[in-house]
Amino acid sequence: MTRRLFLALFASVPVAGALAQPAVLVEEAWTRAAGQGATGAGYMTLRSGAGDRLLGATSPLAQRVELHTHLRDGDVMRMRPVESVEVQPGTAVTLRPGGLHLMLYGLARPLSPGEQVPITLRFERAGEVPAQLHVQAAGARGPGGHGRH
Ligand SMILES: [Cu+2]
Repeated sequence: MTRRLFLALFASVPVAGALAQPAVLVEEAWTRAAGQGATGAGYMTLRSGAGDRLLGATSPLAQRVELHTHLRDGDVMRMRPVESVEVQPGTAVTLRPGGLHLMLYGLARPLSPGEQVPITLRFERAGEVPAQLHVQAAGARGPGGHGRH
């Protein structure tokens, strides 16, 4: 009942409406510095009040973007493509090193720390959601910023 009402409200909001509440929140999106033609990885935290599913992504700076996860295979962690990433209602999902991530193949140009990489995330319900990956240093293990540990 509540979910139905929620969807009905969003369905009535004009697509270009500046006051539309985002159905999915993208927080602390980041990637690492990389060279031209390299493969990059994108990380972020996703939240959705009603629940949603990340289906894919594109970026003008990558030839192709895939959804990946890491799975343990004996003593080795291997990357594997996944069809989608489930965002449970009210529960944050964090894409992070060693876990779920976006794989950015064929970077069009080098990425330097401090710049931002535009990316469009495609969700089952929310549709296309634009975000910016903040470029961290090459060896970074987290989104960076001040006062975070
Ligand atoms: Cu990967």
